[in-house]
Amino acid sequence: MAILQILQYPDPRLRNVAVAVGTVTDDVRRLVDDLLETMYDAPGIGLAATQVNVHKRIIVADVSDARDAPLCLINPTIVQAIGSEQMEEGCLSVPGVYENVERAQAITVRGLNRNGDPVELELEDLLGVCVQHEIDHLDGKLFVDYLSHLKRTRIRKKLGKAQKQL
Ligand code: GNR
Ligand code: NI
Repeated sequence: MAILQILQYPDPRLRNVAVAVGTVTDDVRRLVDDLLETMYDAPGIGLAATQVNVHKRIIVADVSDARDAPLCLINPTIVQAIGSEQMEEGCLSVPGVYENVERAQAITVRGLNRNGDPVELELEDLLGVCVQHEIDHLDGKLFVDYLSHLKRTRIRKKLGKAQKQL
């Protein structure tokens, strides 16, 4: 297992659209394990492969307090979305920024588990929001895209400068 480096906004590679996984091979499972290890280490409640510069449709999440309930979804798609709620979001690729975003309150998501079996899950509240946030990453979208142009420009300037100093 390995802890992978997380890309930071405004890195253009965060805008790549990830490609569907054909078969869930051992290589895919190794990547899932690395994503989980990277997420727990960060620490975060979710991570998309896009964030570690792997442009495949794979996400992981764990919103449990004990950090003992890992979820992995390969080729996730939202087949139903109900209601809306505002939640304060953050992102490991946009460090130090926390802003309210409106998302569906409950979703039904389909995908493959780490064995390659099809699964359908009904998720709500924090886990539902997290999975919506992660699927956005696979489509090259970030939560700051939902903010005003002014706020996004300020964040881009702040983080762009911080990255140049590294
Ligand atoms: O750790 C994370 N916390 C979080 C809080 C509210 C809504 C979404 C998230 S996901 C984020 C980790 C991350 O950047 N995943 O892509
Ligand atoms: Ni994120």
